[in-house]
Amino acid sequence: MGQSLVEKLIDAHLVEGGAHPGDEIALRIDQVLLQDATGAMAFLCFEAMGLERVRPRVVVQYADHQTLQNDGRHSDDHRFLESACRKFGAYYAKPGVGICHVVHLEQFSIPGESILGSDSHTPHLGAVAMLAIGAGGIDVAVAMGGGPYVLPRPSVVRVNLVGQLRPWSTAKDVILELLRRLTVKGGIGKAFEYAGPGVATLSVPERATIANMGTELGLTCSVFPSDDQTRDYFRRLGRLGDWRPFGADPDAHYDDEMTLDLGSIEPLVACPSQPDAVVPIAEVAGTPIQQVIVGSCTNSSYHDLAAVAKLLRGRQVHPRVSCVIFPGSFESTVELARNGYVADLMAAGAVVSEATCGACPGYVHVPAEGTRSLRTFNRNFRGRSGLRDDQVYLCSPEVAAASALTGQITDPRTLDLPAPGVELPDKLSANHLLIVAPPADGTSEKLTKGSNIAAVPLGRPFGQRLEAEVVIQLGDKISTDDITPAGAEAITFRTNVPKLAEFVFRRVEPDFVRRARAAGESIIVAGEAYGQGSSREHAAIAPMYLGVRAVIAKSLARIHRANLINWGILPLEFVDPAEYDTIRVGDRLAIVDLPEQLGRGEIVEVQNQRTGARIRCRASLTARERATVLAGGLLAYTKQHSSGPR
Ligand code: MIC
Ligand code: SF4
Repeated sequence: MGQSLVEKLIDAHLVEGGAHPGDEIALRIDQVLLQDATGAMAFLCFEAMGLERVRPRVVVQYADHQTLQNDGRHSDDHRFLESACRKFGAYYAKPGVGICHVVHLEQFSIPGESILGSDSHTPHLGAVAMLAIGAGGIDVAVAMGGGPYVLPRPSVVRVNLVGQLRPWSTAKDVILELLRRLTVKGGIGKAFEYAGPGVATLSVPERATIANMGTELGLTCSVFPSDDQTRDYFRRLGRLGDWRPFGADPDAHYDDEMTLDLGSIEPLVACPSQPDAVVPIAEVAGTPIQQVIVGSCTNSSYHDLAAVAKLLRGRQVHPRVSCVIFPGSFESTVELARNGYVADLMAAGAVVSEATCGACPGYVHVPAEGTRSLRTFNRNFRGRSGLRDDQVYLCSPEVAAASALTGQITDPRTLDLPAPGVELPDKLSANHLLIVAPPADGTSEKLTKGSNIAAVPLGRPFGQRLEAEVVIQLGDKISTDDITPAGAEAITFRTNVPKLAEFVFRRVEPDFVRRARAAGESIIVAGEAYGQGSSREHAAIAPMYLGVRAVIAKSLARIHRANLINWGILPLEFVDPAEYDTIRVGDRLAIVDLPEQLGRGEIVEVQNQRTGARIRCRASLTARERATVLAGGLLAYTKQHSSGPR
């Protein structure tokens, strides 16, 4: 029987591991990308593990999240990253270069290679048949040192695309439709492989939008074949030499399959405050909005911005709307400017910002209280925009442009406008502008650490018995933004865990930090999809620093679960989710003979000291994970032994 594209990619990079979904696999990593909000911690771990030089052929550190440097400590972080790149042998992409995923697609992507990124939207690169996966910083540091990346083998779902998108329906609507059908936990443990006749109708930037936002489904990765569309894209970039064809065998086996008729896709909108709260646009059309933002790694390509420019050309943004554009890359902005689109946007009253994540993680253009914001982004978790009770809607660039003109959420099909129909220019530039290559030998380079860069904390090993207090009981779909907030204030302390710890659960339970400190050792209880969203390992490190020893949830998001283990927090899932209701904040939970229970198999018994109930929880730890978590995390393990657990 033939192989799927995902299987081929995994097999080509398999160092060891099983052949069945859920089996632990170790993958060889060809490329690494880091962004500035997670990269500093990754390099600090790289240094703490005593590693000297990055091994993968391409390692790129992007300064893309904190680029406005509105606090000198952000600039300090950038100086540190610049010095780490020189010392350890990575490319440094300077502030203003654009958003890591978008720039990497243009400058470094190679079909058939693997890439690990310290950012959850790394699957963006699956648009050109890369095996592209997001991970926590310490896992990325191990890969930078030449170690494999270890993860559960995903099951492979063939998403059979038929038909063709109609005018005004876009790639964003395709992924919103999948979120409507499958929800934010619909992709956990899976890889989506797009196939079928509809694939050839989608350009690479459209594929990137779909692959990027597969993260919101909880997918491990998304992959498109490398075909004539891909070849055409590399030709326009002047990188035809990097292109190669890659696809599934015609008789490939899949674990599951679904069909999507592109011709039936309508413009859709995700309502506040989850990316899967998706409705047809008619249900929200007419809702007044005060802000429209086009950008984020999902929708900031040349293709997206040119579409918006064509719709705004010769028209005016509504007087009560603030319309801001965040381009995805510096180089595509140069091309957009050359082709007159930047002038079209500006003449219509749209503010063209620098190429950065910008408003997406809540650093700038924070909405005013009581207002509504319509964005082309991938996430709208409550508070992520920087305003606690925000109302953020997600949509395509076309819907954003139409709505910017009218001041209310608008179905563009109801306006008398021609569909933009963007053709990529014959030449897109890929000249490594703002990207600095490392010196051949970095041994004499010194790391520049500003005073805000604190030592990386170590987790504590577990003994025979764990007894700790439940300090918080959370509902479903808690994101890493809820745990360690996005936003301008907290980002300043990504390299200073003692300070960052003050922000843990601030928006959800302002008393959490005090309670956790008072408890000494504590346990978090949560609902479904706990830890969805960002890959930031800070959502594990900061709770660990505050004494959290275990999380018991109905289900856990993949990257966050790995981060918990890597930082010495025991991840458990209820065997019977109804037992969640038998627990209260303040209960003391105990696990006796912890190492033996973990060693015996996947079930761990947790005793509630108040009720006497014995709650069965699933740990499902592999031998490697067990050794890591019992030691207090990967760094603690590496300090106790000379290398990581196998
Ligand atoms: C995000 O979109 O939430 C981020 C900011 O890009 C994160 C990474 C981070 O927390 O720094 C992500 O998606 O992984
Ligand atoms: Fe940046 Fe937003 Fe993309 Fe995260 S989701 S990498 S913050 S643009």
